Amino acid sequence: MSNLQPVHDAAMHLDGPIYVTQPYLPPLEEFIPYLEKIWNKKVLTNGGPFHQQLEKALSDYLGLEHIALFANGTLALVTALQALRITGEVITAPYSFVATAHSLLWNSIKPVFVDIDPKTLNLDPEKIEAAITPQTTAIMPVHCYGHPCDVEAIQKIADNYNLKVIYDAAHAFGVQDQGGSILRHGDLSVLSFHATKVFNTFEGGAIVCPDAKTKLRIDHLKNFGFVDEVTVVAAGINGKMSEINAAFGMLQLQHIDHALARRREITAIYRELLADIEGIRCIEDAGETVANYSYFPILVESGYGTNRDGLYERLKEQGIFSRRYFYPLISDFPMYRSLVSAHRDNLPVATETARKVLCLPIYPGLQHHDIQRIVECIAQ
Ligand code: T4K
Repeated sequence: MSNLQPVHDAAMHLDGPIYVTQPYLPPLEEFIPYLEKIWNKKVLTNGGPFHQQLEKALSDYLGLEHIALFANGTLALVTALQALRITGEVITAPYSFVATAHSLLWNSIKPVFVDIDPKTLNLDPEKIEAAITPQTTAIMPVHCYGHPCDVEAIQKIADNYNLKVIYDAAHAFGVQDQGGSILRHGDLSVLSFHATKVFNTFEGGAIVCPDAKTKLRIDHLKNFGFVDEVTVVAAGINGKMSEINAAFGMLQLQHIDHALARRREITAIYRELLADIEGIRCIEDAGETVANYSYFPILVESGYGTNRDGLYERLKEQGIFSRRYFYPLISDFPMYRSLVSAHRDNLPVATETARKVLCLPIYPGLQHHDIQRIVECIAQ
């Protein structure tokens, strides 16, 4: 079993609250020189030096060529759809964070929810074709919890029906399959660097682009559509990442391997300690060669002493704040319900998973005694 490092946060008490996640923060003094550079230059935003450095550094780290930074993942999703001029209907997963579908509504696109695969919890390629109509223009799958979608099957369908593929890869920073980063798949992939994500810039996001031309269009779209001082080519938005976020990203990159290694250790401990608890099922990887351990979802099955909500409440009473990612399904929120009334019965796997899932706390600073406390509470 792994030997976890002692926690640095002196305020953390053994029995204090444990949240589903805690952002990774490098030592504060390491950030001061970055701030000094910003203060000296007085360039705060609009594609300044840290913005440029981080785009390059992330491309190198992830093994990709063209990355456009954003103020957050949601604006990146909205802009990705605009960049590819997506309209009509888009097939997507109901089992995700609500921002996935919101990005469609923001573009006046109709989301068409298709069920997920029980093993990967990602869009089930076998169910996609039946949902395609003459209005369908794209597929927006989610690499849920950082586990890769069946990218080959999805691409095959997209090719057959002439559809674009935009991956919501908000959870998938650093994940690789045999060919390299999974972010290279599809027409575009969108990342989130929110505080709760594996790699965070406080708020932030990015679009992974296949070529320089697409990145240029996206760079225009995230800057009001400006091409030069006097030319606006589209009704673009302000989606730019600020220098302070980009500078923080540069510092975070120096710590990311350590942070990912801690997540891997914690995942291994959880899997070992939970293995013998009847009715608790850990979600396995989905074929990735490098995982990022961004979440630790379990399914509370009927063989367990209580249901998922019972366990959620029990943990909460003991100061452990797990989360029901992703419950309710997006398709059950009021602005989507009317869209799926005819299809509700077509989402059995997503519906059942949303009823059983619980994401346990996982973050680099989670200590061995914290994990024991969580597992003991589950084993009660
Ligand atoms: N697509 C997918 C598949 C996504 O999962 C997301 C975001 C997006 C798109 C959109 O990307 P962004 O626009 O956000 O870049 C959180 C996050 O706000 C959201 O980014 C994330 N997915 C979603 C899965 O989770 P909440 O409402 O659960 O967050 P909150 O504030 O309850 O935070 C959870 C716990 O984390 C807290 O109990 C304590 C801890 N925490 C949180 C924050 C913000 C901290 O310790 N410090 C913090 O600063 O949505």
